Amino acid sequence: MKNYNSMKYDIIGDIHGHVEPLTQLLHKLGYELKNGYYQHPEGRKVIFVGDFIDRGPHIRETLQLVKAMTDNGAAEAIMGNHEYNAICFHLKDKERGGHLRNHNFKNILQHEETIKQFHLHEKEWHSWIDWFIQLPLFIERENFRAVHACWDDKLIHHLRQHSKTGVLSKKFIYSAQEYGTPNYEAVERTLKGKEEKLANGITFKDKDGTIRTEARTKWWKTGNDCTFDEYIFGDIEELNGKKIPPGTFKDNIGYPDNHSPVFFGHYWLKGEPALQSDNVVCLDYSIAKGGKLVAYRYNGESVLKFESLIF
Ligand SMILES: [Mn+2]
Repeated sequence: MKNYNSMKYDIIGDIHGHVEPLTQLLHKLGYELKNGYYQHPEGRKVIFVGDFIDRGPHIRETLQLVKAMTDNGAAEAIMGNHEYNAICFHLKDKERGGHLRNHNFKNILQHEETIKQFHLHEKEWHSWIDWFIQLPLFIERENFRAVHACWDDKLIHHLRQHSKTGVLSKKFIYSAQEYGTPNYEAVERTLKGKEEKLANGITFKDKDGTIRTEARTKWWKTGNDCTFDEYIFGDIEELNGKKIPPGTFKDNIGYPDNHSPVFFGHYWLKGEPALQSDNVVCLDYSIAKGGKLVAYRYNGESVLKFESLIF
């Protein structure tokens, strides 16, 4: 058994098939390609926070690079919502027919690049589905945590009751399809983040012009004593600068200051990489929309440092 406490990690955000920026970042972090996989001369290890597939030009190569590292103990990988969606797109719905994730235009479009790139490698693709299924939804070590989108103690606890390691069984995946059930909530929130109803019947139009009553929130904040745009993802013009009425999100505890640092991706952030707080950092800076691939060089500290963001 390795002594994880002494291990040093480089946590890397969402890749979405962009293997070239990935190899550049690995070189920048001091990893070298030897014996077929990237490894660090000092034995550092990468943690990938998921979303390997869809959108980018080199999905197959990304998966091969990541798996070669995990197979050789040079990395660990977590499941992202795109891998979860791929699993559900693939698994048959035994009761209703079709698949767990509907093959409608919207879902096909989101998955399009992957389908195209595996068009002549369908058998291989099936083995990637098996690989996705064995990826854990979270990693917790003595001094840090990593997850694709959201670390909520209650939901992680729920997942852990089913699987200590955070790896979902197929049976659990089937059970998590039922909208609104605890299993559904735990998987959705952990992989896709939190959506909350807006206060006092406030609505806004999303980028497709649909009227929305719920917004994706910055789960590590409490939503108290701040404006809507400080608490909600996306630029919602009609809410910018408006103060959230006191008590709106009274049940939210945010991510407590005294918890170990948490690393995640998922949110398509724009601009210059920055920490969310002393113990919270999102590493997704939209590589698939012309942004950056970002890593955090973690040496066990409990207070994160801006200088440790590498991009
Ligand atoms: Mn994601």
